[in-house]
Amino acid sequence: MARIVILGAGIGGMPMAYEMKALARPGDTVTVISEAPKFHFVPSNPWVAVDWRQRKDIEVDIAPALKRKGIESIIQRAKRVHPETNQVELDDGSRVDYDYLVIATGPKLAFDEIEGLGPHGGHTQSICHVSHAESSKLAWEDFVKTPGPIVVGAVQGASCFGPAYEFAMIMDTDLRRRKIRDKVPMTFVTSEPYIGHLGLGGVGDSKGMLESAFRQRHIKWICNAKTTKVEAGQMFVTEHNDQGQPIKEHVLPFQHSMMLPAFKGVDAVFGIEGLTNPRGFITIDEHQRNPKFRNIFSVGVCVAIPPVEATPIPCGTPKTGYMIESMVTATAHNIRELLDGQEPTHKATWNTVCLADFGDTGAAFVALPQIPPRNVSWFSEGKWVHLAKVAFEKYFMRKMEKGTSEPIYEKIIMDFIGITKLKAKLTGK
Ligand code: FAD
Ligand code: DCQ
Repeated sequence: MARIVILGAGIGGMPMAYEMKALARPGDTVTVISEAPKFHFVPSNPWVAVDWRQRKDIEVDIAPALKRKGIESIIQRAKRVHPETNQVELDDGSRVDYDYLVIATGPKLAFDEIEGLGPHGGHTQSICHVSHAESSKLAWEDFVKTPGPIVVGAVQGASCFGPAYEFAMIMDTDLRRRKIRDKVPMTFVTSEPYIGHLGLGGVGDSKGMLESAFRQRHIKWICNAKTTKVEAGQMFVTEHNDQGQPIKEHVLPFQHSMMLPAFKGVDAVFGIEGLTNPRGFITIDEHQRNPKFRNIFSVGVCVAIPPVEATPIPCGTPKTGYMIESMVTATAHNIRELLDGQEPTHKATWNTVCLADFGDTGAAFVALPQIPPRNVSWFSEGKWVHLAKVAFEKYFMRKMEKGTSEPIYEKIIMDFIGITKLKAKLTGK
């Protein structure tokens, strides 16, 4: 009987545990190792940061939820993965043996790469973790009493741009509701070559639509931007041209700022030869499997994916929820095949389907496949997206509490609109 261990209990790890348990044989054990006792629905963090959502509304207690489905949990940080001995070393020094390991740790946030960046001793807020979003909310409560300029965006090497756009629009909506928007000059600073690139080379007319949304909301922007330093109340930004040469130095004053950092791999895996790339992301083949350590798989933000295209200032490829769920489904099936003595055959589609909230409206986008030229490249704005995102949050939270992996009606709807998690086996595409 096999011991399957999943490292991390986020957007990737929790569905991974449920899908794996459903596909494992009766005697196999599925164990989740999580440093935090609670699952957090990360996409709702921007709402926490403006007090539209409470932390408790986007949390689920991991251990009892998993236990109901017969899944074990260990609430402790993994200090180091030891692939040669098939063990995960925990903070208390004990070791967990595995036959199969799925790494789903999400990112380490690389605030330290820019002086003065981030909430740990720096001068900018973050929404990457719910605890950051909570402290950002406290800063927001002070800010709305004495409003001033806002700088928001994503730094060089970032791979997650959607939430920066969301947060800019959400803050704008909140300020308009408070009738103090006129006191707040807003600047969006990004390493993307143009507004709406999103690390994806654009999706449909994302450039035109997001520029238009920014114009309508009086949000200025600086693209091809390198954030060089942050001091209390001011950000130093170098703007570049399309050849990547510096063209202008900006010193941007701010009273409130949130910048998405670059990501890298977590300490537990960083530097393990053959397991990770130089940034610490897990290298995987088309079956989500590490090429060197054949019993290790990986899903989510911690996997290594090359950029969609070269850009003047480095921009990574985003790993969005649907893409992550597709990695999860493929991995669960592949491990089951190995348990049955077969070779893995399932490949994730890595399709991008995303709902981005703008506070009052929102934007939905679909990119199939992720890398252009695409069969489907669709971007649409509307009020329905805001409502759909709220509905999706409730739906996902319920799924994590109840432990359902993928209800059949979800599969039927997505198959019907032509968005699938697994590549069709017959064509091999
Ligand atoms: P996470 O959800 O971060 O989970 C990783 C887990 O592993 C964490 O719980 C962490 O505590 C744990 N862990 C890490 N290291 C260890 C260790 N050593 N030992 C034990 N446990 C460990 N995508 C969308 O599709 N739609 C959205 O609207 C959207 N919004 C986003 C908003 C924000 C602010 C961000 C940052 C991302 C957003 N994403 C969105 C992208 C993506 O869906 C999320 O980043 C998602 O959380 C990634 O899932 P994950 O499982 O890879 O990592
Ligand atoms: O897992 C998801 C997730 O959380 C990480 C999101 O963030 C809110 C998402 O937006 C997934 C799967 C999504 C995508 C949800 C798509 C819902 C269906 C919309 C249909 C689009 C129009 C054709």
